[in-house]
Amino acid sequence: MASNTLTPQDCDSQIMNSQFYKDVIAGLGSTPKHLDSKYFYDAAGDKLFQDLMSCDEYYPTNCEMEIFTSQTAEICEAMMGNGDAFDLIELGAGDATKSSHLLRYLIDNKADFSYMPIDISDNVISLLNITLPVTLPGINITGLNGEYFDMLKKAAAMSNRRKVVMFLGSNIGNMPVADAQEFAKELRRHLSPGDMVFVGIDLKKSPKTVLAAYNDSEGITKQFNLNLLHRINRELHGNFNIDNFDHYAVYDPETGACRSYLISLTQQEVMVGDKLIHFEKDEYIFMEISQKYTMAQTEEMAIQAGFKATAHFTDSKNWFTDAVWLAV
Ligand code: AVI
Repeated sequence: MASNTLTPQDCDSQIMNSQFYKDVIAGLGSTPKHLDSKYFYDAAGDKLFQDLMSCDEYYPTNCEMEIFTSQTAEICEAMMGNGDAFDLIELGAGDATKSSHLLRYLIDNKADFSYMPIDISDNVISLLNITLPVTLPGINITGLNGEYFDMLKKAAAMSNRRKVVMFLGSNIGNMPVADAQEFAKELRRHLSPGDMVFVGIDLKKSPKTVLAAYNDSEGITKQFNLNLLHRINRELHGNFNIDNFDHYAVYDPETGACRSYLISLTQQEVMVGDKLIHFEKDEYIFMEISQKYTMAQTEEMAIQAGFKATAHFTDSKNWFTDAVWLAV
């Protein structure tokens, strides 16, 4: 007789068929070991990232916020172009704190637009669909839950209005340079001439400033990285002893790559599901890249992908840019 109750075996097979499990096992089974930073963001990871964003040493959020609050009109005018209707699409919208400044200005200035946040989290989209009409009365919002490019296709099928795609917060920096370039090309393939991308990119600066942001004195970044091991324990029947790992970040001023690692403090064996993972003492797990660019490199990336960089907005310290790329 069919039953709705899941047996322990059903639970195990659900876990082992999950993409999270497959990626973790593949990453920890590789040499060198690595984990994908997209898995940082469970509920605890989201909270740690919020804490990080309000920590003094983590500058990117404050820089981008300064750009949005001090140059709201100029940014919105660039997005509005000649005043024709447009779809404002945000990739990885989160709680839309930053974009809210722009949305408020656009609504107050009677711009003809609809806001389409895209996020992989169903929760995020449901929440935005409920909260934004309250905090921003008059907003026309259609939240899209799914992978970026699938949802961009869906947005294109829903209307033939001009598209303005926002990709904020230096999220593009969490890809190696070649992947970021490929991502920009793929973005261009989903757009038409006249469409626009508004992309937040962290710029090269004093190596000490960059490193401090990824090695903060309160240890929030460390907890943020270690949380992925907690998450593996919680969700994949792992038995990581978290105290046996330390966080290590390096910044290379030559390439602009800031990399985070977890270091095994001892020789140890860890179970994840039914897999045994061996760690040598001092062996590392590569966790994340946060790539920094020169302004010239950002413009080159735009050109290579089939865009023209028409403007860039920077904060007063010139640490961060929100660039406007026009599809040509
Ligand atoms: C989300 N992303 C742009 C952050 C960054 O700066 O790379 C994630 C982060 N990792 C450690 N600190 C912040």
